[in-house]
Amino acid sequence: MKFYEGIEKIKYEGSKSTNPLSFKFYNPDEIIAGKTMREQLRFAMSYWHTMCAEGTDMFGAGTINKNYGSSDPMDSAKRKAYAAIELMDKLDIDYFCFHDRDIAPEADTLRETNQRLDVITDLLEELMKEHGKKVLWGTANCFGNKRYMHGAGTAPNADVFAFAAAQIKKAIEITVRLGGEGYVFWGGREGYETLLNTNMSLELDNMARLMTMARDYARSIGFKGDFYIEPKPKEPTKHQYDFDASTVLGFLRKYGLEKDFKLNIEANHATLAAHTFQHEVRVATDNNAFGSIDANQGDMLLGWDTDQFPTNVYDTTMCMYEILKAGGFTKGGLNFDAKTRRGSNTFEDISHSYIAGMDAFALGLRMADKIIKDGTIDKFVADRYASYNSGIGKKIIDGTATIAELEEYALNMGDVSTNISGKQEYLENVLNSIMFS
Ligand code: XUL
Ligand code: CO
Repeated sequence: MKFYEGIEKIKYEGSKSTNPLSFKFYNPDEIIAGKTMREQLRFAMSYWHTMCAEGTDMFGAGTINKNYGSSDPMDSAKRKAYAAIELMDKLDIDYFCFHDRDIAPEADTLRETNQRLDVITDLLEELMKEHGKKVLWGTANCFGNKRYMHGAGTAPNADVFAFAAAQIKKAIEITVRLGGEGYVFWGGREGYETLLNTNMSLELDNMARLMTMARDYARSIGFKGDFYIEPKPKEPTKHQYDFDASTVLGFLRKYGLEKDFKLNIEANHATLAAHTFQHEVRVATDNNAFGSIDANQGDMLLGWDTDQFPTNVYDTTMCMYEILKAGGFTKGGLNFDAKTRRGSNTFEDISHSYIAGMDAFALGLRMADKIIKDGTIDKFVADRYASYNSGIGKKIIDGTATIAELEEYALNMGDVSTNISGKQEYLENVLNSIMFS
């Protein structure tokens, strides 16, 4: 069975190549910053967008058929697994990420649904072994079914909580069976529409209870990977509890989950929260909580999660700059949580999209390495804070200065005599000079 006819394995041909089905910047075996590009970037395919989503939106039906030649749901799910592996082979992608419901369709009962999951997990396990493919992370879709209309772990109805717990237990089991290196919690409908009907404190306690149970169970069956929370401020609910990286860190610390849980930062979620992508990555790395990336981009003129393939090289550069400075990925990677536009409705468009995203991050990695090697920006930042290296500044950092001592110091100072320019525009041009030289 072949599904991507006419698409051969994509190879690196360099920036001069005119072959649209080739990598211009992603050269998997080339060493950048001490590791191969393949090891640095750890690309993953998102099963939901790539294998499942058919381009529906609020105003219209799908524009691309993804039943893979069968209208029987389980037969189609099996074909989808073959198609997924074929596409990953052709794009030279080692990892994939999935929700339980992406790989096998829900049946009438949970028991039957779980049996379906077992059938597809068996198949995927076999195909993954044969083709050398791996799971970056798994997750449970606890938001699509109407039972989750008020949330899953944060639902006001304990039966819904129990159902979500059962679903997550099974999703963890199959993630572990497939050797997944991570397990993601993205809020889904964990949030609220109005506080008039919401006990926010109980809902947050319950969300933590569910994650604690999930963690304990996963560890008990040998899961050694990382758990991730994926922040998002809004959509589908008006207020998502996992608002942004800082909010999630506060939540993890309040409930004692910070040792097992890290952050999966998504570019489009960062901008929805009115942050830059780089800001969210920085908050995660600064707090030793960086885990993984959902690689995509939004549209400045649209206020929702458009999940476009990332092509903005400034953003990929600053993302990889933060990641390289923090020591690179460990268990995480770059998952393309991205979909082709509704009007890009062919399997060839899917290949072009992945090539664009992978090349944009390959460029980002190359640029980030140049910025770090050049050193101008890092030195500028270090120098900007040099007043903390000696004298009163050092005392502040060491924690030996008292507020009374600082008063004394200030009284004798007269006034602050030197305030050095932040040189933003100079630095922006330094960045361009490094990137485009
Ligand atoms: C939704 C989103 C999800 C998560 C996994 O905005 O990003 O696809 O990545 O549930
Ligand atoms: Co995501």
